[in-house]
Amino acid sequence: MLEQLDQLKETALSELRELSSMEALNRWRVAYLGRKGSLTNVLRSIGQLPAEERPLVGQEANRVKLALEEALDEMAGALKREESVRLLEEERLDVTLPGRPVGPGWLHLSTQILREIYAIFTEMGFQVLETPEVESDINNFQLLNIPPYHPARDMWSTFYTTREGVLLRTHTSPGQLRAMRMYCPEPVRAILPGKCYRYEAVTARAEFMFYQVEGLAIGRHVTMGDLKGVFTNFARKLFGADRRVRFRCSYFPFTEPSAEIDMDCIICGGKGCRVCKHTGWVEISGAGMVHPQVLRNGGYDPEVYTGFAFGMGPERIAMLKHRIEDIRYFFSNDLRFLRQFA
Ligand code: 2NL
Repeated sequence: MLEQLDQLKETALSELRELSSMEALNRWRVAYLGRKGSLTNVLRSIGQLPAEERPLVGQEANRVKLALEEALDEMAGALKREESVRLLEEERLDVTLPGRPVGPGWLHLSTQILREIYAIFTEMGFQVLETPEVESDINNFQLLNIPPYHPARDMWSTFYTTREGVLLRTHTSPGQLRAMRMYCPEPVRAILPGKCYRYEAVTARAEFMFYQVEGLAIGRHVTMGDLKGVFTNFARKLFGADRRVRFRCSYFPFTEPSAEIDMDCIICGGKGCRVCKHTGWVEISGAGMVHPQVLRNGGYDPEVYTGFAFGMGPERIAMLKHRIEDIRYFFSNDLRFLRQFA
């Protein structure tokens, strides 16, 4: 019996030394030390020995058991260490690679142009006002002389919300009404920048979202001459002191009289080119004297007050200034385009 135990111990230990995985180790443990393992069987059979042999065999069997358990623990530790070394090796990360530097950002071209525009108009005493992009049909159309079914609505179709009569503004003019109601009967000079939306087929010249900057000046003696002076100064500050500006008759439902404002083409200096379609002039804004009904809607008495208003697209202005041929570049977020204005 003692010999058998000794044999068992030797076999078990030499098998143990050959094991190379935790799974094999577990099988080994079951085979020797498990409930039906060989050593357990020996321990169980001790009861059948003659009484005088039991203590000695029992002691030896316990020693073997302890030896096997100790060897098992040691092997388990060794395998675990091996395993973690292998994992470290396999999942190695080279943390010595330098990171990719994140450069400083810069202002979007639209923001840059907007700020240039603010600087010029604030110098002339205009304040900059921001007003909501989500508007009521009443503010966006009706109070600007565009009743339901007015043909001008075709040109100014937009995105409608699921709430009846609530839409994304098609121009910043509803903000002008808010400004008028805020300040009436005081005189007011303000420009209103902001995003506008239109239901448009997107092309090189038209986007469904764009910025607009509208200007408004209301007072007791504001004339079309003031509009001409203010706007000519603006064009010269932005595009150069020798710019020429002309006012051409036009029509808007919310101004009377109305005009388109042209500037001599900065590309060809007025000689005629592709940009100005060989006319020598490019359109930079719409404008006019605020319609008496619109003044009234804003809270001003048209018998006492007059005002001028204009509206321009800063992207258009930036396109002229930087000779950009496609408005879609502005909001498609291609860094190759945007970086040129860093
Ligand atoms: C354009 C034309 C314009 C206005 C905007 C305006 C606002 C009020 C009253 C009267 Cl509350 N006018 N704004 C006036 C004339 C033209 O914009 O084609 N802009 C790109």
